[in-house]
Amino acid sequence: MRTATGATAAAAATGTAAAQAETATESGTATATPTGTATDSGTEAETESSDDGGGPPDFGGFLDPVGNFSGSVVDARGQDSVTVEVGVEANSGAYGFGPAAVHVDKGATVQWEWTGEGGGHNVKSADSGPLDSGSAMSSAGVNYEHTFESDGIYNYVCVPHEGLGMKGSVVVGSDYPTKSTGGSGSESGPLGVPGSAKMLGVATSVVMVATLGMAYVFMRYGGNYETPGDQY
Ligand SMILES: [Cu+2]
Repeated sequence: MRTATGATAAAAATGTAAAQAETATESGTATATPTGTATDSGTEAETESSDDGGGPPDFGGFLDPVGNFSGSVVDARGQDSVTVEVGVEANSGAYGFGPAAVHVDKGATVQWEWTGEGGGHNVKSADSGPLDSGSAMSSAGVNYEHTFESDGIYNYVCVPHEGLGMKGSVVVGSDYPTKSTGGSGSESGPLGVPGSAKMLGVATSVVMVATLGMAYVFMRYGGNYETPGDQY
């Protein structure tokens, strides 16, 4: 009888554990799906999510004043050669790069193709980057290209029209700054830990002071507790 009961209990326990494991697996899958791109093969999605929680590229506000940048980056990964038009209708004229932001593989070549509209344009890195097509030119066609051999974010401008918002960016590979997507995990994690650590420190201090205070009170006035007893 005991053996049978034990076996039943063990079976029940195993069943519960199996059910829990299944639940954990399902929730893990459900969480991962919206983060990664379902169409991509796992490698890229895993790399991005392991870096900074899989957030979108962080342009540091560089593209904020760009009229034809809606916040979405055109995914051109998987292509050896990617075309960006120079002088697309944007920023109150033909003063845009199209697309303003594009994501390419490491080793891909981006070709900037002038539309011939909007006057003279050029492509120049905003910071100390490698992009420089030289002086502004207006003739239509591919006037500049660059092969990106290192992961990262490459911000660039059209010098004559930078003030109008003619700016663009190329995101390369999988190792680049990302911003948090506002998910509960990535936002509250870094902020929550120091907060609770601070609370723990405060609580510990309070307890220590209280203990010392009580010890002092007992040492100093301990005898007084006996006094009332004596009066009765
Ligand atoms: Cu321009």
